[in-house]
Parts: sequence; C-alpha cells; structure tokens
Amino acid sequence: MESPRTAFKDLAGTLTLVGVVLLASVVLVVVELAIRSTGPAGDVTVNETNFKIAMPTTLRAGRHTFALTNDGTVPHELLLFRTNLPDNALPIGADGNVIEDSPLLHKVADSGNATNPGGSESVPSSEALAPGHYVAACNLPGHYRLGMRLNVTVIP
Ligand SMILES: [Cu+2]
Repeated sequence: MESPRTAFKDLAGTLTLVGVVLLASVVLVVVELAIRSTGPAGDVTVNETNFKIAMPTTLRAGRHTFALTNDGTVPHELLLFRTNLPDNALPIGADGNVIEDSPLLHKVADSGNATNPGGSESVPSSEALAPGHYVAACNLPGHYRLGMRLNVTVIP
C-alpha cells in the first residue's frame, strides 16, 4: 500500500504531464489554423475541384502569382497558355490530353508537380503576361477532357 504522500506525488506528476500534453496540443492546433488561414501566397486565387477550375477570367497585364488550392479528391495541376484557341479546342493527342509543347500554345505558368487533394501551391507566371487570350487547364490524364479548362483574358 502506498503512503498518502507518495500517492500525491504520483498524482501531481501525472497531472503535470497531462497539462504539458494539453498545452502542446493547443499550440499545434493554433499553428495549424494560422497556416490554413494564410493559404498559399499569390495575387490570383485559383480553386480546383473534380473537374473544374475556378479563378478570375480577367487579369491585368503583368506578372502574377497564382495561389492554387486543390479542393478536389484527386491530384490536380495548373497550366496557363497564351493561345488564340478557345479553351475547348486546344490541340490534343490520341489520348485526349493537351499537347503542351504544340506551337499553337505558349506556356506561361505551370504548377509542375500535381497538387494533392487539400494541398496548395504558389505558382508564379514565368513571364509578364501581355494583353491577349489565354487558357488555364489541368492536363493530368483525362482532366482537360472532363472540363478542367477555362478561357482567361488579360487586359492592359
Ligand atoms: Cu485535374
């Protein structure tokens, strides 16, 4: 049988440990919320879902950084081409995917690796965007055909 004093010491130790764990949890939650509320850096917000791109369809000329968030349930990417073609008539291969190096397309932004569901990425344009017609697209297999394309106009 433990003496009352030993039992109290054990209890105090346990309570201290529980307090430390609780405090650490609260700190983690606060940091997580702070990160989520700031989101990816960028002046143009882009939300991708299955299988849609939502972003402003008119942009001012100049450099932009796209703050891309994947709100879908599968990975997505973001490409932006300068082209005279409408979004539903980009050059495609036999697999139905966009031929990204076609001379009819000039790529000005590319998220590179696919962004996972729930993930986000800051995607800078590779050059200052001149006024004209552009198409945003996700070219992961099948996604363009499923509707991940959007006409964008850049104005002076
Ligand atoms: Cu996609």
